[in-house]
Amino acid sequence: MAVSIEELQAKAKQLRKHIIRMTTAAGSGHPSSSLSAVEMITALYFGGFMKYRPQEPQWPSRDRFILSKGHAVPALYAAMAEAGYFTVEATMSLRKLGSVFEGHPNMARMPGIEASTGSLGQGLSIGLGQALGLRLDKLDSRVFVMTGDGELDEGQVWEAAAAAGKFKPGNLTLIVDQNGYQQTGATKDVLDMRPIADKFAAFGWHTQVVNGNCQANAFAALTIATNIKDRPTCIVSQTQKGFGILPLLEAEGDLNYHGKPLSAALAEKAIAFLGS
Ligand SMILES: Cc1ncc(C[n+]2csc(CCOP(=O)(O)OP(=O)(O)O)c2C)c(N)n1
Ligand SMILES: [Mg+2]
Repeated sequence: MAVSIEELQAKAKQLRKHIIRMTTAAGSGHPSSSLSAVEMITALYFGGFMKYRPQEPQWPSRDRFILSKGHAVPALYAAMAEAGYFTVEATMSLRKLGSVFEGHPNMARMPGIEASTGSLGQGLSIGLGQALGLRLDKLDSRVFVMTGDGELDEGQVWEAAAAAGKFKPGNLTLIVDQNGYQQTGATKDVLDMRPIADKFAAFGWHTQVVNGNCQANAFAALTIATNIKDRPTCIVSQTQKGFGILPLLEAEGDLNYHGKPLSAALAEKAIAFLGS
């Protein structure tokens, strides 16, 4: 292993601070949805699972990451900044008029973004198409897609799940960020799609259920998934929305904290809470 879990944990902490700073500077955005996804995104970009070239974003042999839960894009911008696509400072223009750091990923304006998302439910279909295209082109590249758990309410996800079961792209990995909440409440109360792994398994997918906020577990799950070449793989990543600063959100009386940035004072507390 070229990188240690401790190094990934340190990187994850940096990503969290960037997420909090950029959404507070924007005065809008989705910090809690971004924070739950940090360990998986850190492992993808810095754990050696994705090959990419920040100086050549369209490199044909790159691996692809599609953030289907596009509202969590601060986590992706933070990772891309740390990877060298642009500076961390640039990401602080998030959601400002004219900035390329839009509130949802826009592939038309930003090299390195593999799909324009934000309308939930579409990323897995896009990723499936890309995975099959790469297979046709005989390129040894993998497509990673991340959805939310509330996002699974969208029927299009299941059309893609069934089609992937039929066409068996061995280069497609889905990560479901199962953080337990969606916009209007707990996912189990709005529309309970559990057991998630069983549903994908029934469509012929390889499945795993892991603690997605444990950096070692995230790394191990991606190691297993990327070694499977004969069928699509799904990682149900059990996380917590706002992970990293949960006690602070609890004190605010809102464990979902959906779609709202931290106030300047709370952001300062959160950065201090995360520590150096
Ligand atoms: C098709 C569609 N419907 C509604 C929305 C509004 N919306 C934005 S985030 C969100 C909640 C998504 O919940 P989940 O997938 O669990 O993601 P989380 O924020 O928990 O990571 C909703 C409903 C949207 N972006 N797209
Ligand atoms: Mg959710």
